[in-house]
Amino acid sequence: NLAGGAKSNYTFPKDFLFGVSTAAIQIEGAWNEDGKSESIWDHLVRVNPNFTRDGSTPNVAANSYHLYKRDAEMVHELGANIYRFSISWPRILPTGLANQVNPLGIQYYKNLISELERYNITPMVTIYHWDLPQKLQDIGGWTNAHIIDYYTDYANVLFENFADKVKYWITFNEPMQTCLEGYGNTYRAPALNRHGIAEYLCTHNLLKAHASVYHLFHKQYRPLYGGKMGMSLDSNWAEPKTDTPRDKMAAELYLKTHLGWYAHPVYSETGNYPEELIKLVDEKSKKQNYTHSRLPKFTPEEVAYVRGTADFFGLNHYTTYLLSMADGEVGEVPSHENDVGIVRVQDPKWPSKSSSSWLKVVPFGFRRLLNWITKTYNNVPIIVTENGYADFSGVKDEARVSYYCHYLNSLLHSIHEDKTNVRGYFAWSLMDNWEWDDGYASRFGLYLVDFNSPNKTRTAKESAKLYTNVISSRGLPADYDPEDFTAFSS
Ligand code: GBH
Repeated sequence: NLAGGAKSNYTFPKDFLFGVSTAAIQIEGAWNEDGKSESIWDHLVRVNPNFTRDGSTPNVAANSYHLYKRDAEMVHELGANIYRFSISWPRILPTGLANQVNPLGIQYYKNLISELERYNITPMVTIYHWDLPQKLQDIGGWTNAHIIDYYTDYANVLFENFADKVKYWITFNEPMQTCLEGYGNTYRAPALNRHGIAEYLCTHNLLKAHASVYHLFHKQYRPLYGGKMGMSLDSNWAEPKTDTPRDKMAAELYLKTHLGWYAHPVYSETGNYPEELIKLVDEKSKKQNYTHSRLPKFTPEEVAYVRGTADFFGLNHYTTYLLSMADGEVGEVPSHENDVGIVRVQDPKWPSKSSSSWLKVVPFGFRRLLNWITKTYNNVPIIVTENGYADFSGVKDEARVSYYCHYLNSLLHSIHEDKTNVRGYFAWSLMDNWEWDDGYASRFGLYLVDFNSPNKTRTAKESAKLYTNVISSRGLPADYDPEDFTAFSS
């Protein structure tokens, strides 16, 4: 059975946060307006026009730079009480550095925040959702240790301007995508592909940058304005491929060396990278004749500096994989994949007709993942900062409606039966947007965006109505059936 729990009358707790998420470059457009400089994504698609499935660019996207008032109105229509959006670093600091703050960039986000305020919607700001200024990439981006200072200066500008109004901060969205897919592979900008080396350098600098910004916030801004800060980590659930101890070990190793790569240094009692990862990369590096491990090390002072630098655990979750141990070498040599040595597949029987081939519908995995985080990180408060389903388009989106019902059912069981400390849930996404390498061909929105119309008309889908009902009733529709996955058969 795929469901995360039987039919129930469970409801969401009274002060539960119901939100929707977006990211700057996926919706704003205005890529070169009002002083904004090029981000690594603008750069990547300009230099490599075939990077996206549909040859598109994020140049205009949903044009939210000009249509933010409608965006705020949509969040209000949904009845959501919190909106997670990201701030574009190259819009705020065109040189990448804090020597020159762009007043028009600041004004844009001030306007958005006051529009949200009109509707009583709490802003949650993601400081970094993948759009590094290209000028910083030119000097190494996240592999350059000076990025820790540059990122801290950038965050400081945001706090100076917005910390009086913004009470929830996310330092990084899915750092594993940035480092593993952007520096160790080609799926994300800057598509550097220096596997085995760069993903570890990137992660090391990024975690220190996260800690630096947390300490700045905690010391200088929290005393004045209050507020909470966390990171949004992406994780699939890892199910053992079979019942054998070896496959069970593979599933556990997957979680420790992926989610744990980022979570363990910040959220665990001991801090630092997971022991398993240190051992694997150290031993492999030695065998490969490197003079130093390819995994940089934290000093004991740095372990202490990074540990405990979050008030909540942000989780982005979409799907589940089956894990087994590799028989021989896997992946490129060297690479994180090769170092870890496990194999990841999905069950072809899992339902999905998603435009994103990886997005299989496995609601029980959500509940198991929430449980794993709760056990591993000492009952940490969790905010689900992304969850959602992609299709090819249309307002009659019964598959998305079904996905949300099943995943929210799993979440309700997690809260009520497993006693996880989940404080909020954000649907990805408020509206259709520029889905990275999938361009405009894969749609995650609760609102349909007509990308061909000059005013990028937004229309509520069936799923928007479903979400509104969930929020107002604080539970699932009466006719929801945990056994029913027919919406995913074509
Ligand atoms: C999130 O990433 C992002 O935060 C958001 O911006 C994005 O629009 C949204 O989700 C939807 O994609 O090739 O089998 O390894 C999701 C992260 C996307 C990570 C798919 C793994 C590739 C699957 N995941 N990705 S696979």
